[in-house]
Amino acid sequence: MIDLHYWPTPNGWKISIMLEECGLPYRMIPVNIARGEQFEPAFLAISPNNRMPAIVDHAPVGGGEALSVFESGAILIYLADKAGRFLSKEARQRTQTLEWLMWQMGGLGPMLGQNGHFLLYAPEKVPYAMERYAREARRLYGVLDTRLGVTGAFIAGGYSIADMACFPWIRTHKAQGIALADFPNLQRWYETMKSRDAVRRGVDLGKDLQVRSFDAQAHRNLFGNQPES
Ligand SMILES: N[C@@H](CCC(=O)N[C@@H](CS)C(=O)NCC(=O)O)C(=O)O
Repeated sequence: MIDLHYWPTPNGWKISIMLEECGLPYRMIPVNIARGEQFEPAFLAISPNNRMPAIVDHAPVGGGEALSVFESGAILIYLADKAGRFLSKEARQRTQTLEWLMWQMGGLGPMLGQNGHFLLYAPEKVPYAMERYAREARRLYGVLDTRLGVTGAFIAGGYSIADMACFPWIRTHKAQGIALADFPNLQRWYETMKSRDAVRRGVDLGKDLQVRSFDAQAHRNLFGNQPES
């Protein structure tokens, strides 16, 4: 059994999608990041960066005591190795999958996180930051669109953890102020991804927990500031 420490956000969805795709048995343990549960000592022992997702595998690869993993990219690789799926063992395809996974982890996720922050949550409008991250978000969407124009159906040849890592951040396109119609290859891929049953189940996990707007406590926990009054 795998414990999934989770809240329904793009980084959380990567792992709920992967667990659903693999059919690995798991139970979801909510980490209410708006209420500060990511700072609780028991969670920090699993995820020292006070971010979800994290997993604890009670029957880990290689045996032995329970194994915890934090950072969604590391979790995806761990689960792919465990299930023997979605990360090819063939050198070229494996390398391409890891390249695009790292691109998501180091670029797409963090930059869209900042874009969303300055668009939706910052207590004041900062035109320089808003323009900088909006430009970067569009550039990154363009990079993925070009890639999918070359590879066709999926990012790294066959369906892989690279697709599962990127999809949740493309799913936020409306909130990011981006029209998918401007990126036809990406739009085609997005529709394919959305139609997968496991992807649907993954993004539905804990959807009732989602909050539409953050109160003062959530702002303090997530951004260390107060919302605009
Ligand atoms: N690089 C991390 C990022 C995880 C992350 O930023 N998680 C957010 C929610 S999407 C979180 O837990 N935030 C809590 C906080 O900021 O205190 C990963 O990919 O796992």
